[in-house]
Amino acid sequence: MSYDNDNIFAKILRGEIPSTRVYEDEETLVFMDIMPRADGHCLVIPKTPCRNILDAAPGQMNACMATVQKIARAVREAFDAEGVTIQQFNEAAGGQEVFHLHFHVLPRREGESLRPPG
Ligand code: D5M
Repeated sequence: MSYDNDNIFAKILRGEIPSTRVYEDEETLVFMDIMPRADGHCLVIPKTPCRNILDAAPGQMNACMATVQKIARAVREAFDAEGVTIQQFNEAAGGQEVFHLHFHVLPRREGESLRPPG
């Protein structure tokens, strides 16, 4: 499958639509999910084009994973979370809605369910 340069996250990367950015480095960007399923729900994306995990290069995966770990630790502290869930979807059949690779980072507390999507 090909990469669509006009997907929402590509527009966020180019600064064409607003986002609440919480972290960035040379290779990755992190911003708050617009439909949070938990307080502190954020998204980690690579800055270079990549549709999903099925076409990711090792370098993109490495960079994203390093940032996911950093952000998981940060949200655990910031939201006084007891755990952190990482979610990631690939292609429509796999639940993906935005076709730029992204990892959901969700702070969790005992007994609290994720809010429904949307
Ligand atoms: O779902 C895509 C995720 O991206 C979903 O949790 C909403 C989020 N989203 C969609 N548009 C935006 C904008 N503009 N800012 C921040 N977050 C957004 P998935 O099923 O993982 O592909």
